[in-house]
Amino acid sequence: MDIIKLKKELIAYSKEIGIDKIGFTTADTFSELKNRLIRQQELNYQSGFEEPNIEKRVTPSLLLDNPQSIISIALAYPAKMSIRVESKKGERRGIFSRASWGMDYHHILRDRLKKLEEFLLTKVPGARLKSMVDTGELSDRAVAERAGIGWSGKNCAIITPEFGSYVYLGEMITSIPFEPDTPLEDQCGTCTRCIEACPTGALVQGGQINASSCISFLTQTKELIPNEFRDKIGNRVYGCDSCQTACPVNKGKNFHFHIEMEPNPEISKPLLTPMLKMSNREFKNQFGHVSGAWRGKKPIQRNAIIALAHFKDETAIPELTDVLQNEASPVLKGTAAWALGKIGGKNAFAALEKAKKHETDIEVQKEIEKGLRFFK
Ligand code: B12
Ligand code: SF4
Ligand code: SF4
Repeated sequence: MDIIKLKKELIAYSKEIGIDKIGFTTADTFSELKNRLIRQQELNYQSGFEEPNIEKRVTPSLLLDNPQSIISIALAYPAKMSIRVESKKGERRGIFSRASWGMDYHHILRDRLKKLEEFLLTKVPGARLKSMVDTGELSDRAVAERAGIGWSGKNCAIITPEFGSYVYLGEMITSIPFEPDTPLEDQCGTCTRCIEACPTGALVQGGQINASSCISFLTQTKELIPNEFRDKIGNRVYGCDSCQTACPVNKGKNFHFHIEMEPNPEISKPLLTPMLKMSNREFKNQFGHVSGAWRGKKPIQRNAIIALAHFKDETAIPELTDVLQNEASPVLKGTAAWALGKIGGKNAFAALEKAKKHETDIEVQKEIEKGLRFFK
């Protein structure tokens, strides 16, 4: 088998099927990452969304028998919407982060990796291959960094010189001994813009995040959002892009290579108030295909309530009152109580006073008290 020729053919094929960048690395253990993961765990800086078994995360041979290489792929996603939303005065909208625009990227990258697998199997029958995107054991970023896709920025993202950090990552462990590519030099230099731009100080230092205070993480939790972060979430209903929009490398980067990734502004910048009353079916129809829907309807609704509070949208008081009175979820009721206080006005006050008399859930009661404190 001529592996140098095969690598060239695979690279050419990857372009044909819509892979924007491809890189190759060894299947060696990720020893630096191991120490990093242990440190993150000790500091309680992890999100809980990572694969919990650190050995598996750093040891490709635990995932595929006798692996010889890892192929890393990157697909660029748009940074700006081509179609603008029809904004009417007084209508308030939330925003999904860019990684949740268009069709869920897991499907798109899995499709590309499947095609690569099929290609390799025609060339090397019997090759052993294992692909993953986001939910797999490996750190997609650590693989991409070592495969020369991009450098690891102070904002934690893999930054490609061509597409900036607006790229999704995925990889395939293989039994084929491809020649590894060379990692890129770090190009952050003395810049610290992402650290300064982070609204919550989650980037504790260059390249290190405390996930528990990252807005992207917070918008994906199911509980009440801790008080100190609510005002900082703004109108983000899912994810956060601030440490990427602040990055000078991303300036002017806006690639629309993949039709599946095109955002529909009515979905990616949705009207907030109608979100409070969505049935499960309506939620599935409108948002079911985006990556930001993975935690279900309620976290997005909670974030929409926080966004309405951020806008101090008085026209939402009847809907928020309805949530406070009739919703089953204590998280939504409690967040609505806080939002009513934040928005203010006599109707909001009356709704909180009324709810105070009947509410039995302790957490909701606390939020009602918080809401009422805004009037003192
Ligand atoms: C858990 C997770 C999160 C968590 C934690 C994020 C984090 N920074 O760790 C939360 C929910 C906060 C999150 C948010 C986001 N995420 Co996320 N997330 C993941 C997931 C599932 C695991 C990441 C992980 O293991 N982190 C642990 C840290 C310690 O390791 P790492 O970042 O993977 O690897 C780097 C570090 O270890 C570092 N490192 C190792 N040793 C050392 C030593 C020193 C001294 C230093 C400085 C660094 C360093 O180098 C590695 C390579 O860069 C990956 C998918 C996957 N399976 O890998 C997606 C992934 C990282 N997320 C992604 C995206 C797009 C995002 C968001 C931009 C989404 C959004 N718009 O809201 C934000 C960005 C937040 C940020 N600044 O990181 C993409 C990143 C693409 C890219 N270009 O980098 C990934 C790869 C998903 C994908 N397949 O495309 N995410
Ligand atoms: S995603 Fe937002 S909150 Fe998280 S580190 Fe980046 S700027 Fe900070
Ligand atoms: S903002 Fe500056 S420091 Fe942060 S990732 Fe971009 S280039 Fe690096």
